[in-house]
Amino acid sequence: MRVASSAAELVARVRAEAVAEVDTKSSETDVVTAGDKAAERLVRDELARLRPGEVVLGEEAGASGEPGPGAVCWVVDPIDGTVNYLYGFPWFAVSVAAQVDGVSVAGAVVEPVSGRRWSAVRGQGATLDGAPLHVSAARRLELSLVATGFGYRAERRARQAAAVAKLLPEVRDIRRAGAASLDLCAVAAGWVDGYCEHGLNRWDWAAGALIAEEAGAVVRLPSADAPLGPDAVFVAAPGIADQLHETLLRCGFGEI
Ligand code: 2AM
Ligand code: CA
Repeated sequence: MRVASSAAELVARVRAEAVAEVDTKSSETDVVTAGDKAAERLVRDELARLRPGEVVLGEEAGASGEPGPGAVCWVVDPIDGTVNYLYGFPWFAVSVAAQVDGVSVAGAVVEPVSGRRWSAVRGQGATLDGAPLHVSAARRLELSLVATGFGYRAERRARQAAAVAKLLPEVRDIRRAGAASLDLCAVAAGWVDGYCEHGLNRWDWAAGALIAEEAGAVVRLPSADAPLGPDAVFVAAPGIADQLHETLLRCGFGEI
């Protein structure tokens, strides 16, 4: 939490200059700013000081090594929601998680604009600014608000749009705010009832999925034999989880 908060403070402070220095990655719409790079550098420096010798996996600089069995690996997204950061749309965050053997045991998500601090420790619940988090009590899918997101590649976006078009008549509405870590926190807070997205990287969900799980959500993480596909993250309030999962499959989310 301390490290994520320092990085969030940096990200907010340098935004005006940082967004002037933009590179692209997998496609012209997949951007990285000087803010992403500076924030990851800060997180790596701080972790090296506080947790010397532990492996860090970050979006911008990759893995600093291979964690041994039972060892902590820090999984870092210096800015999740970089496109929002670029535009000044305030839904972006710094995400830091501690994983052991690929399983998140602690996570912090800090929003530079609002200052909100989300966190969880496995087995000890999830909090927003110190207050306990609980998922919604939704029970009917047709009255549920479902968050999702789209990939950076145009071909995949077309398939995702077709599946979302089928889903829309089955739910209250959808939300696409553009930062996976915060969409997961939104499930934890009951701000939405469920969330599903394909194509995320480990750093996008490592902290947020634990926060959702500790707030009582049903969580299905990417796995080779997942019905929604090997790269799907699915999170929902328990009262609608089965219904939403079945409906997503029927709408074609398993084939995108
Ligand atoms: P980013 O801002 O760190 O790139 C947008 O739907 C969400 O998905 C953001 O959280 C974005 O994270 C994340 N994301 C990560 N990899 C992605 C990819 N290859 N395609 C689309 N979105 C991706
Ligand atoms: Ca990022």
